[in-house]
Amino acid sequence: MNCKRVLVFGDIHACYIKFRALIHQVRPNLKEDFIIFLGDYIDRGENPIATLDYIMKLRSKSANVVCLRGNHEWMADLYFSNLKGRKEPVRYKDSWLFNQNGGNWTLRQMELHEKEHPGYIEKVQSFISSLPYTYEMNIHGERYFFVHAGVEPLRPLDQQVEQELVWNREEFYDAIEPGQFDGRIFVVGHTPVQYLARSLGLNMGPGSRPMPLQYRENVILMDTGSYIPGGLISCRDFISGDLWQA
Ligand SMILES: [Mn+2]
Repeated sequence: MNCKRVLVFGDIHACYIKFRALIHQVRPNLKEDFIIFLGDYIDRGENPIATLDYIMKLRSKSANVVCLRGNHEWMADLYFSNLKGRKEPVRYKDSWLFNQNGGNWTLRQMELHEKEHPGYIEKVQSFISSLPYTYEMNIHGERYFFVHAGVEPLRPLDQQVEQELVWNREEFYDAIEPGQFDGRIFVVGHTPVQYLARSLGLNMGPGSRPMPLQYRENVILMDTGSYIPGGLISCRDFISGDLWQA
């Protein structure tokens, strides 16, 4: 693939002010860049509508924009699917609306927006239901595997379960072995580096910036805790190694 940069964005979670500041630094160029978003665009931050609008618009302009599905889009998709009467496991039916997941606020914003822009919710539904779970790419001879949360290391790659790809945490980090899956490097969001650093006993230092984290030899964490106090959204160019944060 002929592109100058491969830009990978970690979790945004509707933190639109930070996201715009990051975009302003990165200045994505659809003619030259390949862009991968690792999922979790909505919930928890202040402006899910503007965040979704930016991402949906960017993807509609170029085939070189990949938007993966996060567990928050997974939950929202299940919620909307259920409204349409499709059969889904009941225990996940309304998980999007649980307080800690933040879907209530997002849904209310969407409903308000719908009043001024009829068809808006339908457009978002169609976007989130189209989101792929994984993306693979070779960069400088390395095989990169992009996924929101992580794979299940005990299953072959072609037998992964969608729900696990967007939710896995311990199942992934505790079992993934260096070199496993033919040396692929996994680039993930979902688990803020602040959480993993704490559970690994790494001291990030008071006031230090949360940075993308390399875990074992083959995992790179890109979620730098957008909505956590002191957290940031990160974008890394996987060709040059350049990093931007806001
Ligand atoms: Mn997530």
